[in-house]
Amino acid sequence: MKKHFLLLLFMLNCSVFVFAQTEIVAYDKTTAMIPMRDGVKLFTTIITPKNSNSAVPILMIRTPYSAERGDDFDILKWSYVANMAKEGYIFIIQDCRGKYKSEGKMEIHSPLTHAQKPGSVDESTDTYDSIDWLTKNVKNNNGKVGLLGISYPGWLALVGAVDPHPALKTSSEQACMSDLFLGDDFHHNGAFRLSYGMEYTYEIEHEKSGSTFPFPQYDLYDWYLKLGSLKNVNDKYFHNQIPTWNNFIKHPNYDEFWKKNSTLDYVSKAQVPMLHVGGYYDQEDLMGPQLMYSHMEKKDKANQNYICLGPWNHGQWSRDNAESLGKIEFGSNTAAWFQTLQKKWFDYYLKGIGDGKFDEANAFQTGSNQWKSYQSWPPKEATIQKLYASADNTCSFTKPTKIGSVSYTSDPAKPVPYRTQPIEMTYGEGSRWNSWHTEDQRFVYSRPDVISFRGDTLTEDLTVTGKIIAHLMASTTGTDADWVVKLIDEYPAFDSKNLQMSGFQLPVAMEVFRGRFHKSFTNPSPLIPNKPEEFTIDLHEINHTFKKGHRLIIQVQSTWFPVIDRNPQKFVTNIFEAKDSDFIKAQHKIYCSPNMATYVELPVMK
Ligand code: PG9
Repeated sequence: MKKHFLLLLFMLNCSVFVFAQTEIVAYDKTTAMIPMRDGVKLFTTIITPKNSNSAVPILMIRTPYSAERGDDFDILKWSYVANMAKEGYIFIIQDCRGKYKSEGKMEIHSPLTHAQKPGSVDESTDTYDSIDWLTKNVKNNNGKVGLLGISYPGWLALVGAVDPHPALKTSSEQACMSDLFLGDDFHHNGAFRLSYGMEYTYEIEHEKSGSTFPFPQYDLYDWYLKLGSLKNVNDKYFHNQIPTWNNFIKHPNYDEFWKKNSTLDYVSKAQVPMLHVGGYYDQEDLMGPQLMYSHMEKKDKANQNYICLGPWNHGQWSRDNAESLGKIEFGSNTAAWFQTLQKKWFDYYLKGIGDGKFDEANAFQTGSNQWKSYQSWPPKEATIQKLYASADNTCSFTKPTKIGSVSYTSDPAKPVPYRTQPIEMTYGEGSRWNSWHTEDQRFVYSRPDVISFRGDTLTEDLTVTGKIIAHLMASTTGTDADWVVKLIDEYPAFDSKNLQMSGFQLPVAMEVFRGRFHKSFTNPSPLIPNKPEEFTIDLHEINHTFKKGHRLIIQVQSTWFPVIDRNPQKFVTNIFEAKDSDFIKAQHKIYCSPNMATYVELPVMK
């Protein structure tokens, strides 16, 4: 998200003009250092409408990515909020504690503490204190505040709404991170997100104002491979100077550090109306909004918890246009649709405009390219059907009747790239990081260490809405292993109307699981060589129509490099401290038998 956010903030302007119907609307910009309860002052940009003759609400974004980049930001042209800006809102952008022009110290994703340790400060108390100051000091505000933000600012919008100031009337967390060990930015099911984790922590913690790791080459696949064991990162480059990296090493398991860090621990319900927003193809925080919606829904007696999911990468709904991602077309500008919903939401809660009727869930349906609304999420009407893998490399809704398995060799010295090379730096020039979730998987289909189970051609459309769960029965000759499972929509081999998409293999759901955590994320244990185990892997929620003429594929592999670090395949206490000699080849087996079936649960809609 960072680059896009910075780009948008670069467009900040002190005085801009626009024609809203026949009326010119102008904004002024000022800045303030707002004092927090511990005396630390936070740098805040205040953008107020010039010619509004009535009091207007405040929309606030808190960020670690700079509240003042350049001076030409034009709030009226920033498509994310332009429709609201045209009708008059006060916009606040604030550097969170310890970043850019704000005082204090920042710790990435630091948990809330004020409830347990009265008198302590955190992002919730900083939000409270800022709202208190803003409602008392910014002229012409109507005393109502809304929070919003994407990614890190999304997490700030989530936690800023915990024990809220009375003036905070609503919040919209968008692509928030939730649990950094189970999913989201840094680990997925305990597997470490190497390239992203290394590049992001350097960027945010090497200097207060951000800096980029000085890679000596453009395609980083080889660079990460030559890096070898992860202990070389500190030995050769970070020299223990990056605190979050040091925490990765100190906390290789789901211990108290990660549990306390998880929003599951300190956010329990929506205390103000909350709109969660997420993308099915989010390369950073796909899990966060889905998990936080379902977590908070359990206690949502006041009916204040809502969700909107779209076919987006990280933050794509904030852009001018979201008609496509990579080669996948959505048939309309899905960002504009979302921005209309977002305006309706804030207009109702902050200005009292509209009837306040919102659908519990809005979820774009990929494949059929339609917006759908639901009164529960995931919809209760779906029925679970099991898609079974078969030893002849096919898949179907019929359970295998014969004993069978498929084997492959996984070699950490030749890991499967997670996307086509060149693998550019995450936020680097021309990086395709933003669209890798929609990449055509044919680039790995014929690798011997990637196993595919391909279904028959569908004779009618198949719509799958809700959570996809893989049940993998697998064993290894080693004592540890990673399991990556993908559910793929394979397009017809020849499409005369859309030649380019002929045979395309779109991964509609995918995830990795680190085998050592099969019994517990807190206490990892070795796999017993050649003993089949069931690995249950949450591939997250989707809403997708596999069209008539397409095929379903279940795909399994054991490396996804360098987005996921290499599993040594030999159990070691801490993979961050593994020796190069610990990395071994292993034979993996996927079982496809009646009593040991590998299958994917699909919530099928009638
Ligand atoms: N997804 C980013 C992030 C959040 C939290 C920790 C690390 C990274 C972001 O773009 O803000």
